[in-house]
Amino acid sequence: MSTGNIGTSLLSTLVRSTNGIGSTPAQVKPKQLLRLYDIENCPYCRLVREALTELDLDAEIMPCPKGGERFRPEATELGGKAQFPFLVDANTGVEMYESLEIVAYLFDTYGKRPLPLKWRAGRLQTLGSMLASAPRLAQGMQARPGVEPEYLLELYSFESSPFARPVRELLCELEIPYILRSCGRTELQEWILPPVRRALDITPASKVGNRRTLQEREGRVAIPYLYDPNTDTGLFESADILDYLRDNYGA
Ligand SMILES: N[C@@H](CCC(=O)N[C@@H](CS)C(=O)NCC(=O)O)C(=O)O
Repeated sequence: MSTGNIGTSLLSTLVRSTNGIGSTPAQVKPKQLLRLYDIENCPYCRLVREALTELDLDAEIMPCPKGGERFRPEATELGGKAQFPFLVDANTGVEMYESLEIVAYLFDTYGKRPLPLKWRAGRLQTLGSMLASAPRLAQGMQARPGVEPEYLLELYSFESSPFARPVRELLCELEIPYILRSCGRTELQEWILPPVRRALDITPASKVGNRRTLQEREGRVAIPYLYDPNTDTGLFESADILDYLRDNYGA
């Protein structure tokens, strides 16, 4: 991945400060996956994905980039308008637009805890998220031709990871639906870069189930990690994942 690409992604991360990094897992986990119709670089959608990381909730992401034809019609039919984010919760029958209302709904329904102060200053969050979208320009906004996979891919990610962002952008542009496996941090040691952790033989005892699964399955945790059940391929390294997606699903 180019230095410019990772540089602007890092800038977006810095603008969002600590948002979408740490996790205090929700008390209740949805039985059926939440479904989010989403545009990666949409500032409103980012707020919802930050809350997913912070609550350690997984979701099916149905990418709806501008010009997209795969999931936009479905979203419009369900909700009545082409506006994103659009959340569908099969567990409660709730379908909702409006990012800040969705965030409040997730904290109430699954977090079972009061909405954190920062989320009460909702307009400030929206403004900050708009600033974070700027460095990425049109990346993760506009559809590009691609092939639809048969089964949903799985992406182990936390919202503000500068390396996971370009992967989510490409998934969005190619309209590839995926299960977002939330991997927020709960331990101080998780701030140490994965190669350094390996060198020092440090294995953080995460409170996040997806991180523990990754550790058990792959022997290490690094974000992003993509699993594609269509080809039984698992990849770490964002640059390798981007190449894989272009080769397998790009037109
Ligand atoms: N107030 C809404 C605003 C959502 C919104 O304007 N989203 C834009 C994308 S950033 C949208 O849906 N645009 C229509 C489109 O992409 O077709 C919220 O907070 O969720």
